Amino acid sequence: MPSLPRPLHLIGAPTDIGAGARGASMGPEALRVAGLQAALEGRGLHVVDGGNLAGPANPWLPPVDGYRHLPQVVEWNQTVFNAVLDALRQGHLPILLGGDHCLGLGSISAVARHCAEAGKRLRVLWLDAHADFNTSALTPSGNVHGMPVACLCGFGPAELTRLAQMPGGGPALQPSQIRQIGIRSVDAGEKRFVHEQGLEVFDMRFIDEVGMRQTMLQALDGLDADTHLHVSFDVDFLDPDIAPGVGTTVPGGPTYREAQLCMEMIADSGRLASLDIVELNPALDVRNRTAVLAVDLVESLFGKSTLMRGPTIPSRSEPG
Ligand code: EXY
Ligand code: MN
Ligand code: MN
Ligand code: MN
Repeated sequence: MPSLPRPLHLIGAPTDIGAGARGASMGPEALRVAGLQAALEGRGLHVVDGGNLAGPANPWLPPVDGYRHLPQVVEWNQTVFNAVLDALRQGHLPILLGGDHCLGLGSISAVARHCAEAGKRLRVLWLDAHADFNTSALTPSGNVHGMPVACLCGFGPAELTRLAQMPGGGPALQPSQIRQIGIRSVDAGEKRFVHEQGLEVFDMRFIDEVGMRQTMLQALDGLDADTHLHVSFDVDFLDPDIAPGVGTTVPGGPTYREAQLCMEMIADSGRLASLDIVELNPALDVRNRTAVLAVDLVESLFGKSTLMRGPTIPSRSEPG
């Protein structure tokens, strides 16, 4: 018997503590104003809005030893970790409304811990213009939103790399669990480190050459009934022509249709079990259009498809 879809649990984290521009702190409200909850309820899903988490204000200081606002980043991420783990333990599907992308650390640390406890395999799709794989030695900015993937893989300050308190004491993630999609801005030292650690990156060049369908088939390959799929959706993944409301725009991102197909194919996998929506910056948006677009894409992520059908072409070739 098919199991009922689990309730979706919205968790607002109104902070721009890890970013280089102010304003992502208004992301959760902008997503609510754009009708996120009603859109998901319109798909027949049960949505619980847990409101916003609280944390330290942004003191807007320069970096210290390669990190900006490290104590405040740690505090916000600990709070996010607790809230996301709580939601997962209730059997809910957490949707983190950022906030900047440093919060992916708390969110994915909670997911990794939960998967370890529940005996689930974890796959993380990182939809982003950036690899977010800097360390304090490599970063050009000190902004921690450029570092969460590295921290999740164990490269960073102990306060952040040990957030998950994994049973074996190791990092929350292995690089082999991550697929990065849409990447088109990586710093020089960061690029070397990405290669060294063997991250699987489907950059824009790859998407241009093989198309979004082939990209997603590869990124989703190998999922099974025991896989928990986490999507970390940095809104700057999208081309800035359609999504201007982010602090770090990079030209040449996925078009509207490419982004829709990406989301539709994730929905078709049937494995989506947690989500971050981050880096939306209403201070830089135009009449909330980036928030409205994000909501539209999230509807696709939860199964809205033009003709309410499954994939046109079977995703795997039949044996024989
Ligand atoms: N790589 C640059 C840095 O580390 O400063 C820019 C990072 C932007 C991160 C955005 C949110 O994905
Ligand atoms: Mn990011
Ligand atoms: Mn980004
Ligand atoms: Mn393209």
